[in-house]
Formats: sequence, structure tokens, C-alpha cells
Amino acid sequence: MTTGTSARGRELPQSARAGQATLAAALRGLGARPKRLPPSCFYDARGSALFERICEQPEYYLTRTETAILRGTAAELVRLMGAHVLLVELGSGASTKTRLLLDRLDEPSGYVPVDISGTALFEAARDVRRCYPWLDVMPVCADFTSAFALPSSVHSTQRVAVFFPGSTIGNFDVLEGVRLMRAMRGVAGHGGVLVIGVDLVKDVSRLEAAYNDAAGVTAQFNLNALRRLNRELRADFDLEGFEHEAVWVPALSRIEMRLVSKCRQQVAISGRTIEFAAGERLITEHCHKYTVDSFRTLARAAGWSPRQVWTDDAGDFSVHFLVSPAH
Ligand code: AVJ
Repeated sequence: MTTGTSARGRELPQSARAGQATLAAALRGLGARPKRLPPSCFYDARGSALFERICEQPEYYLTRTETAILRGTAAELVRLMGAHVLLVELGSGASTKTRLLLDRLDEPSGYVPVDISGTALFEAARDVRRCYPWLDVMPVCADFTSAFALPSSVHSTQRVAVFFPGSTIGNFDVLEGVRLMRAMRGVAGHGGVLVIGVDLVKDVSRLEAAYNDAAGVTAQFNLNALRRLNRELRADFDLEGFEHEAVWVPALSRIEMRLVSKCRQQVAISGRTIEFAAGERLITEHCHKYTVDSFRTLARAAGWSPRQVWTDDAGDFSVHFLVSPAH
């Protein structure tokens, strides 16, 4: 575990750095074949707000289902976590689900929300501070896929519970997922725990509907990545020239979100020219779906011991409680 600072004065430089890394990855991805953007590209202030709206769409069962599972198991979860834990949340966004834990945790030693969107992160931290004035809230604006520093006020002896809800793990392919889950053991430390939400394989029509909501919010969210590049990398993407697509790919057990170029076109970005063929895909996100067993296999490969798992009655979503061995 490295140490750094999350003092208020560091908030702006932190979020500027997280944004720079995303934009650099976007430029690299546009030069790759197939072209792709890092999912972190979605989460500027507007994208984070659009994501909160996705969570309310009737087709997007993930948030509702996970929240119901957490509500039903919160008492048992906090008992398993024990007293005085430091709660570290990765991709914390609006910190909504976290409150189910904060309402019941036994004298937590602090809460460290980690998010790439400075606006969403610092607003959420302010709201959490207001509702839980006794809680030490230490936001860190960072891309959790690269090494990030825990606040310097965190002691290496503190017991850590990592909270990684939302099936964000699905954004990573299996090998990246194992690598990230190993890195989380580094954050959790010996004897640390991980509470992670994982979306489950189900009927294709429901999976595809969740990423193609009738109100078109997911399409707006997807296209927002281009809008952001236009603003932040002085690109000239024509948002009318690309179409949202989200397709289930059974062989890889994932939804692929793409922006499909409607015609042959050129886009200028940071002094370069990128060519798109008609029908060419720009991959913006992969959302892998697991079974309880296939996820446990991944967790074990990263050195975690699966202890408990909860699902909703329909088996749509799972919440796992994993332990990192003490030695
Ligand atoms: C935040 C990665 C869990 O994969 O369902 C929602 C993001 N993308 N709709 C997901 C998302 C399109 C979401 N995760």
C-alpha cells in the first residue's frame, strides 16, 4: 500500500491527472485495431450524470437488483466485515449503495471513495459527510485500474474492506480482471475482504435490452464519450455520424458496446486524422457476465477465498464476500 494525500487542496490536481490518463488511453485506443476507447472515457461530469439515469431505466435491472440484495444482506455483511474497518470503494460514483453499509457498520475507521470523475466524487463525498458527520471521508480521484495512493492518514494496520459494486468488474476481460482483483488484494492487505457485485449470464433478450433502453439514455451515454473527446482533445467527431450498438457475444460471455460509423469519414483529433470506414466499429465498453461458479474461479485465480454469495431469487445478479488469506 502506498501513501499519498487527499487533502482538499489536492482535489483538482488529482482529477486533472486522472483525466489526462483517460485521454491518453483514448488516443492510443483510436490508433488500435479494432479501434476502442477506455470505458473511463464515459465518466466526465455529464457522463456520470447520464449513468445515474441509466440506473433508473426499467430495462437496466442491475442497480435495482443489486440494491435489493444489499438491502437484504447488509446486516450479515457488516457482521462479516467486523468493527473498525476502513471501507474503500472503487468507482464510487454517487455513493448510493454504500449508504446501506454505512447505516449499519460498526464504528468504521473511515470511508475512501475512489472515482475517476472529480465532480461526481467530490459532490458525493460532501453529501456523505453531511449525512454521516462522525465518519472520516477521504475521497481519492484516481483511475483504480492503475496503482493509486490511499490517503496518508490511513494506517497500514487498519483492516480494510474493499467495496466494488455495480458489476464494474465486467468491464475487464478475464485476464485483466484477475490482474485487477490481485491489485485489490494489495489494497485490502492480509486478512482484508472484498464485497463485489457481479452481473450474471441470463436470457439474451434481457441482457441486450439492459444496454438498449427504449428512452435512449444508454445511446446518449455512449455518444457522450465522443462529445467529451471533442471538448477535451479538440476532436471533431460528428455525433450524427455514429450509431449506438450493444450486442451480446455468447462465445465471450459479454455485451459489447460500440459506436458504429454510419459512413466513411475522417475525424481530426489532437493534430491527427483518424479514418473510419462505413460500418466500422469503435468499441467503447465490454460488459462481461459470469455465473456464480465462473466468477469464483476468477476470484480464486487472483488469490481470494470465496466465503459467501447472495443472489436475488431470479438469479439475475450476485454479491460475493471474499477474503484475502491472512498469510
Ligand atoms: C458501470 C460497468 C457496471 O456494464 O452495466 C451501463 C456501465 N454501460 N450501461 C455496465 C454501463 C452501459 C455498467 N458498469
